Amino acid sequence: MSMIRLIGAPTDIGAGHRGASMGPEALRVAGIVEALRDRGMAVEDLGNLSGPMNPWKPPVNGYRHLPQVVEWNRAVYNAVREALGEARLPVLLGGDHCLGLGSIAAVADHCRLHGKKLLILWLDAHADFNTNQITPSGNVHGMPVACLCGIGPPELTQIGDHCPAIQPEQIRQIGIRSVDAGEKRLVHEMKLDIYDMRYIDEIGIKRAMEEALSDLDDNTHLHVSFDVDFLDPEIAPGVGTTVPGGPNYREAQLVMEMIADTNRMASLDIVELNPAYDDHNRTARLAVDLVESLFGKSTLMRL
Ligand code: 6HN
Ligand code: MN
Ligand code: MN
Ligand code: MN
Repeated sequence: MSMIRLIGAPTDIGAGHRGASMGPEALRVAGIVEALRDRGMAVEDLGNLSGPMNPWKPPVNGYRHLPQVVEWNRAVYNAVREALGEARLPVLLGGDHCLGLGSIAAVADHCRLHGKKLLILWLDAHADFNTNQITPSGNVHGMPVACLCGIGPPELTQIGDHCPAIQPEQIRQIGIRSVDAGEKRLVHEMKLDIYDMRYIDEIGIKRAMEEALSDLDDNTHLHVSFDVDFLDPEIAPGVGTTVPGGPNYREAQLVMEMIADTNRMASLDIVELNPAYDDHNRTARLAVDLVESLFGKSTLMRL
């Protein structure tokens, strides 16, 4: 396992609530570095990236803070690209989910350069597939997947070396339970592979994950984009956009453990944690607990 590099991106520039900018520090306070080191991994924490402050303005042309979103995503793109180039496993500490764009665009460029097959697991309550025409909010954290697939403003769709950065069939979305009306039409049109909560209720999380992970091979780079609002708000209140009916503690653990079993995760985003809505850092501690499982800590000792 390569050395892990933590990259903090303290911003809520793409969100509709303030506070995700405090996410990186909350994860550190919850002991993310120590937890990963206890797993026997080498960890370097390069501290936080910097970028423009949140001007907290209304949307313009269907986008809130587009220039600032672009700037933050460029910084994330460069940092993730550099980490991968130095054979580090980048862990992006968000920050809101608009940063998934820069992070995954960097991973996609790296994979193209090295002939790797890229598969993305998007753990989220939301599909994040809006455009400026259909968004109910103008918040860019609801748009990164569409941008990665080439649908969005050129400043964002061309953040990396290649546009579109990814093809829709490279992404699997798990836990989805809130999709806006126009967004629904678009994800159908683009044939996005969505394992929504209805499907998970019917077939169970184990089979859903088996299906989502079925075409991994030895040459696959698996990227996990973990939006903390994926989790049920009963266990994870510390996010800006809670949606009831998400995975419970055990289901979430199983998701992480099954990802760990693949041994293919080579980059990770932890986003949308919002300490302003949390209860004494409880959600941050849960996120760290789940990340330990993502890196192979299971309930029983495995030899
Ligand atoms: N997230 N679909 C809603 C919107 O405003 O576009 C919510 C998006 C939430 C985004 O949590 O990453
Ligand atoms: Mn999201
Ligand atoms: Mn979400
Ligand atoms: Mn959210």
